[in-house]
This record gives sequence, structure tokens and C-alpha cells, in this order.
Amino acid sequence: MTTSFPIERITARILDIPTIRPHKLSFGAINRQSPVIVQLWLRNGATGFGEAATIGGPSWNEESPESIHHAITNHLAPALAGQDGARIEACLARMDLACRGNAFAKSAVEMALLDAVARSLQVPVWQLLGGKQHDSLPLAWTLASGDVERDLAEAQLRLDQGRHRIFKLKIGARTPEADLAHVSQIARGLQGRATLTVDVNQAWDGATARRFLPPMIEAGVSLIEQPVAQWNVPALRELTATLPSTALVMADESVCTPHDAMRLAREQACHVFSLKVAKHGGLLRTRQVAAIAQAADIGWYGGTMLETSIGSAASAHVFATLGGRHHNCELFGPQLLVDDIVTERMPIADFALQLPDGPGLGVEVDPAQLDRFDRARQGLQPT
Ligand code: MUC
Ligand code: MG
Repeated sequence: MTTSFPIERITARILDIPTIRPHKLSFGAINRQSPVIVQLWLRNGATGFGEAATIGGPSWNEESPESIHHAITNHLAPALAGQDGARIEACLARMDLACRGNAFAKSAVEMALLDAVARSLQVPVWQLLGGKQHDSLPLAWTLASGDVERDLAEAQLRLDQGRHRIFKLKIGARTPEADLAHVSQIARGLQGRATLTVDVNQAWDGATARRFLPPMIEAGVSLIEQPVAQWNVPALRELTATLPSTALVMADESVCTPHDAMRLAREQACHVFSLKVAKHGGLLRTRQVAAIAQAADIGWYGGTMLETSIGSAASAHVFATLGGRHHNCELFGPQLLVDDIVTERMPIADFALQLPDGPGLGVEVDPAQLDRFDRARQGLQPT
């Protein structure tokens, strides 16, 4: 017997959800997230949801909520209408024919398809991806208010709540001297109680990184994320080879496609890949990038684009299936938003995210919340 799940219809809408505080990165501050939410219906009546979130419109990379919405509505949805949704890889190949690149847009559609197919089969999405190896993953929080006192108070609260003891600091917007002072103060304030990462979001050149990373590592930072430009693999490789061994170098913007992963692996240009479902173009392709990491003795980190609970749950499903050496995850997007679009979030207990288990993505969307934050209904403009 063969199983077939013809695709009936795919829709997309942009939401605008304020953040609980300004989130400051090297390229600017964000006050709201604008995820694109996809809903896909199968002819059997099952429906699934997917999401693609960017950070700061098209500031993090080329895709923006508007370009994602356009690609889905005008190219990807028509390409998949009437196709057999059970043939997930064939659907991905069709999307690749219809639309070059646009990984974020494709990831949202694939997510909705996996959710709908898994619900039809009454299994969790992780079951379609090979089964799970983790029930929980230690969960990081990003301190990005821009203010030392506020960052320290935020960290203290999360430590006291038993929610987070891994903190990521976003740097690169100010002078490296000011960043070093900020990071050192936070490291002193949290000494012995927390693990620290810095994410430079591509802001530095190789010389700045060579000069300012050693004192940050000396201060207590143990994971360095994307210190140099996405294209600057030679500098990334040199830092990986020469920085003190108490810290690891992690690629984020530099590792999107499996081909990027192959280049970084071949050149041994980093110790860790930050995996993100959106930039890899979906859950199945996240597994491809993770496989290259594992084969090249590179560890993985469960990254985020600050998604709601839909995208965060999808990421949690694929991270749950991965072997190899992991360096925790940062699926805290829902907690950075003033409210969510699901009835119940994934629980956080004992400093770890508890990975979902229900059918599909394991979270239930609240349609009233989708309407509440819908950009078309709120009349907001793009960021
Ligand atoms: C990034 O570049 O990692 C993830 C967490 C966070 O605070 O910002 C993002 C983007
Ligand atoms: Mg990053």
C-alpha cells in the first residue's frame, strides 16, 4: 500500500509581534519580530503550520518578511498545489525548480508540510526525521539590552528561575574597546555561575578579532560566534587555529548551504556550526548540514532566528534527532516576544528546553492570536 497526501492549498501571512525589550545586535536594534506564518492544507483535511522569521527585516541576510511572503505566495505555493505531500524530498526539488535560493521561504513551507503529514500519520515530526536522541537541550538566553546593569539583572533573574545559565552577548555595534569593557563586567558579575558566548554578527575584520577576542576569552567567554564577515573564511580559520583552547569558534552566517558546510569542514575553519532551520532551507536540509558537521569533527549548536513557538518547535524536533557533539541550544524566541501564537509553549525546566512530543510539531496554534498580530489587520509598515 502506498500513502499519498495531495496538497490542497498553502497560504502565508506576515505577523508583527513586539519584543519584551529592544534587542540590540551589531547591525541595529529590533523592537518587534515579523514572522511569516504558513498554513498548508492537505486534501485529507489535515492542516500544518510553518514559520520563517528574519531579524531586522533584511538586515541579517538577504531575505525579508516581504520577500518570503512574495516567494511563497507567488512561486512556492503554486508549485506545490496538487502535488503529493508524502513525497517530501520531491516537493523540495520542485520548490528548487520554481525558485532559486530563498531558503527561509522554503523552510516555512517544508515545516508546514511536515506538520500536516505527521499529523495525518499521528506521529511527531521527529519521527519522520529518523527518531529522537534527546528529550531536552540546555537553553541559552541572549543578553542584548545594551546596558550592563540591565543585562546583569536579566541574567540573575533567569539563573534564579532555573531557566538559563548559558548567556549570549550580542556585540559589534559599539567600539571593540566598549564591547570588551561590557563583556568583562558581565563576566565578572556572573563568574562561576554561567557560561558566556559572544556573537559579533560579522561586525569585525580579522585584525580586530585577533586583537579583541583573546582578552574576552581571558575574561571568561567560551564560545565565539561569527566574529568576522560571512565571506571571511580565511580569518575564521586563522582564529580557529590560534585562539586559546578554552574557547571554541562557531560559524553562523558563514554556514547556510551544505556547500558552505563542506567548505568550512574542508578548511577546518570553525569548531561548531550554529544550525538554523531557516537559513538551511528546512528541517531535512538542517540534517544534511549536521551530517557534514559530524563527519568533519565539528560540533553543532541549536540556533534561532527568534521564531515564535511554531518555528522554535520545528527546530526542536530536528535538533532532537541529531547525534554528534552538541553545544546546547538557544530556542528562546518565544520568551523574547510579548505573546505567542500557540496555546501552550514548550516547557523549560532545570535550565533546559523540554523537546515536544505531540503529533506534528507538538504545539497547537491559536487562530485568534494569528488574527491579533496579523500585519494586514494591524496596518503596520515593514521595518
Ligand atoms: C544570531 O545571529 O544568532 C539569535 C539569537 C539572538 O539573540 O540573535 C539571533 C541571531
Ligand atoms: Mg548568530
